[in-house]
Amino acid sequence: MAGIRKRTGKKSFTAIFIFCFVLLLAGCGSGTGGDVVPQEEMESSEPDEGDIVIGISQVGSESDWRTTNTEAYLNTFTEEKGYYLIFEDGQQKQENQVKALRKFILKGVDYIVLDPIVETGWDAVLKEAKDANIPVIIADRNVLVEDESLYICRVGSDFMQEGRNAGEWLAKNLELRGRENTDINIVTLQGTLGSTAQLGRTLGFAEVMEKHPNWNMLEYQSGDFTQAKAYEVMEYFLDTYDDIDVVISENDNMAFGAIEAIKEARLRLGRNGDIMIISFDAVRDALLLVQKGEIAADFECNPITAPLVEEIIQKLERGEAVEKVQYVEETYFDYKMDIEMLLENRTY
Ligand code: GYE
Repeated sequence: MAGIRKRTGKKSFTAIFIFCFVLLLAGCGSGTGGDVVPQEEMESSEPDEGDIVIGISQVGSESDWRTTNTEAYLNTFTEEKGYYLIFEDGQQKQENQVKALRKFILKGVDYIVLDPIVETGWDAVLKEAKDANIPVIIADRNVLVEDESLYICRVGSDFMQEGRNAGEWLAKNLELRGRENTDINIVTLQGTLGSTAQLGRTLGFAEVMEKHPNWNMLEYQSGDFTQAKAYEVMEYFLDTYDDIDVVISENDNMAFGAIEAIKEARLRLGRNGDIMIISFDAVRDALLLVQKGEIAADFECNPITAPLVEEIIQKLERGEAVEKVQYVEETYFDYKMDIEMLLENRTY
């Protein structure tokens, strides 16, 4: 299937790759900037005969969730298992992701895995991939394209359901505390606007909010899924509104930024404090904050999509059909649970 079949220096490719990944984990590539993988060096190696060549276009390295998601890809598509992986970090820019896809097409990879930053704007490049007969698997967030045959399938979270679950949890919690009929002022730190994770979580929560006329959404603002931006937005929220009851943070790293700003404003966190935070992702550091009561509830978003992507690729290799949409299983955590015990059995 692929146009690149011969190889010489795979070891050097691996070394460079590990080096780049260390850079990635160190956060050197976050936000803006050039490629994490130095192109000239990466291009100097080739796959082994028979390797399955996979091009992965990742969003960036904006959050703990993303780091775990990337790590899982690297641990899954290994040389030992017969994969040759070309990993491209989009540095939070759709244009970089489109460029990466075009590069994969040019190289004639066997499969493209796309974790798309936003939903729209993919029709043209996915058509190019289809014309080149390269199957595209959409992972994590979704794409919105006119012709759904432009990609093979999508594997990721049901973000709308995550948003609904958060809303239902809040309703129950307010009821438990006898606050079901009092005014509840809410602000939302939204993720990257136009991403499925943002759209789903916002809309799912809004659906539940409609059933509660006493919930006032004071304002939505994007913190772009990053701690730094969320800190600034939270500072602004605190300057603007003096009676915030609940912060909905559409990912954990933004919750970290919000907590920083709330503590600096000398407000108390937690169900009996001034402000209650509800978050999404349930990464390890956030669960420790659930344990401390600083995050009231955290709705899990499973970052380990790589094994499912591998399963799909293996099925396609065998010529089997795959389901168009596959959701990963998810749960939630709150301050009432024994987080320490739950963390023992958790890998991320
Ligand atoms: O919630 C956030 C990340 O798309 C599910 O993106 C992912 C989201 C995740 O930056 O932390």
